[in-house]
Amino acid sequence: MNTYICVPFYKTSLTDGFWKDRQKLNADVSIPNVYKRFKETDRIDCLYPKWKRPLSRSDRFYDSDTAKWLEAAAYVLHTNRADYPELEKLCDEVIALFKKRQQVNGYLNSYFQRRPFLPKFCFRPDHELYCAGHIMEAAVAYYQATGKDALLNVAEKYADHIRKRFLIKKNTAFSTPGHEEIELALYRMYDATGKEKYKDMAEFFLNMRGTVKEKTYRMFNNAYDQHEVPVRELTSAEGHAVRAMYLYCGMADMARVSGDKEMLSACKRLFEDACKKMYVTGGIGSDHNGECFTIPYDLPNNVAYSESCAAISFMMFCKRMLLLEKDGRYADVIERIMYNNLLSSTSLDGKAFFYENPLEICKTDLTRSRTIRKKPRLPQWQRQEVFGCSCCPPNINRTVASIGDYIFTENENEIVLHQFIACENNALCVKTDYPVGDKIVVRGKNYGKGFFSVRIPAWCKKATLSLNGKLVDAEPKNGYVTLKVDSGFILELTLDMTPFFVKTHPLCKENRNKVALQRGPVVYCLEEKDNGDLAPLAAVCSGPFTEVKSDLSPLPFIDVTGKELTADATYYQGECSAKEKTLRFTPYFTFANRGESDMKVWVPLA
Ligand code: FUB
Ligand code: ZN
Repeated sequence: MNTYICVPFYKTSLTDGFWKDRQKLNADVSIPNVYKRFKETDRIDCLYPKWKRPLSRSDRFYDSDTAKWLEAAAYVLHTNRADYPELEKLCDEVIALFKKRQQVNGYLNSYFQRRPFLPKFCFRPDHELYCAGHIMEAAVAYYQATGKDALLNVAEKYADHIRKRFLIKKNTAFSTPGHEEIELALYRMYDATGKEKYKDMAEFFLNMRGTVKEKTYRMFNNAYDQHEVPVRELTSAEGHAVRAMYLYCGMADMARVSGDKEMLSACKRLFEDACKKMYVTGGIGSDHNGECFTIPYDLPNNVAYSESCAAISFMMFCKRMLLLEKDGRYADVIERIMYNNLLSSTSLDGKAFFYENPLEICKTDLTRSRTIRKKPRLPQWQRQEVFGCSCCPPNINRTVASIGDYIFTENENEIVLHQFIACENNALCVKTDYPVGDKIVVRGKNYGKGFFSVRIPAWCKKATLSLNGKLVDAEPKNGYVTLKVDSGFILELTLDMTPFFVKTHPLCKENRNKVALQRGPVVYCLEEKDNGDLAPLAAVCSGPFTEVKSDLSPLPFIDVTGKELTADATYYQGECSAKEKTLRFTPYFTFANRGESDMKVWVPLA
């Protein structure tokens, strides 16, 4: 296996530009606001051992929400510790609460501890191991960021307890978690501490899955939480999308750590299949029933579930796959998610988040059954600061704070540039205002590896590359151009940013005869605010594309000539009347920031 390691975010500082701004907003507004809303909704205080609020207000995900928030804060501290002393203080307080909550035997789950009448590790779907995994991830992140090991000690003690119950005494009512997460977290513990027992635990949970009879929620079958067959036999992305992707992350970790080829093949199959179930925005898990994958190309727009956590977990899986093979398809998917589903999930003021990420909003969908009290089930159209199940906000926080993890991988021969983000580390400096601008300049500084690879995104049909001022004429192989370089090279990549229309595979009935507009990796949409009623609008698949400065983001609006259709009768023969109309497109990630407004990504062709 051709293995790479990640160049972690804390070894590469983001300099100016698009993501640096996003990270600042994340650190200054989003992360504090998520904490505030978590505090107001008892997520923090329920960690107090003496917390006595009514049980109905509590929730089995709370510990994972708080842990993910801690992990996000740890990433901020890892890169900017001196600027955020208050945040560090807050983290230490929360960690002290986790420590206080932990039982002498190591067990730690505030939901179960508040309900002493419930036996531990008996209700498989109740997220104990999922919460444990998030505590482990936070613990590793906080230790690596600050050198403080209080939470790591808590996590290790809890891991030992889990090991004793599941692997040694085997006195639990289930053998594999109802929600995956602990597998990848145990690999993080293994990577951070080098302790073999964590690797053994991760392998145990992965190898056991699908080989034993397990219980899941009554309304779902075994595919819901991926235990219908042993993991190496999985052929398609099925069931709950976040569960699935967290599992695939663990599987990819196992392929990396143990060189397990069967596991790698399974991961590749699952990636291929997931790509057929992915929205143009990178979202996955189209069905709100069970937050699940359905069949290939079943991608409804207005009821798209497309949970933020699902897209994020797909990024996490692709990041792991890039360590196993240099295949630009993984980095292309990461880029698709980064600039669309992920960015869109946070409001432009940084305070609110989408849980579901629809690709179309049509307010009249709600008036369809006017006489029935029960309204049709649709995604929310406005971002919210917190949710009853608030997994997404801190997941978004931690991903943005560590986005630098997605830029480079390396091995002994080369560094590979996957994402175009202005940044600097001890070997390289990348200057770019991508995705606004089209140019990426990479400068090698005492670069000792001999080779350097750069991704040419699949969306780009015209890329120009030069090395030390000389044009390079090389076809990308698996999405990358690899060049022999000296220690002080300068590479310039120019990507054609002319907007273009994309279509969906013919098997996607929802998008038949429709197009979406893209500029570079950024998917655009129409909003009612800019265009009036969207229903009669149609696209004509030609330019010119006029870029207009936007007050919403550094990315421009794009004006394109389209049509507005009308007819005199309900039914007609031949062509209907059409008049020319300029359609104004805005980046998908900017929608729903100006009040409620109809929106659509996929526009019918005239
Ligand atoms: O169950 C925990 C988290 O809440 C899942 O990962 C999300 O899909 C949401 O259901
Ligand atoms: Zn979520």
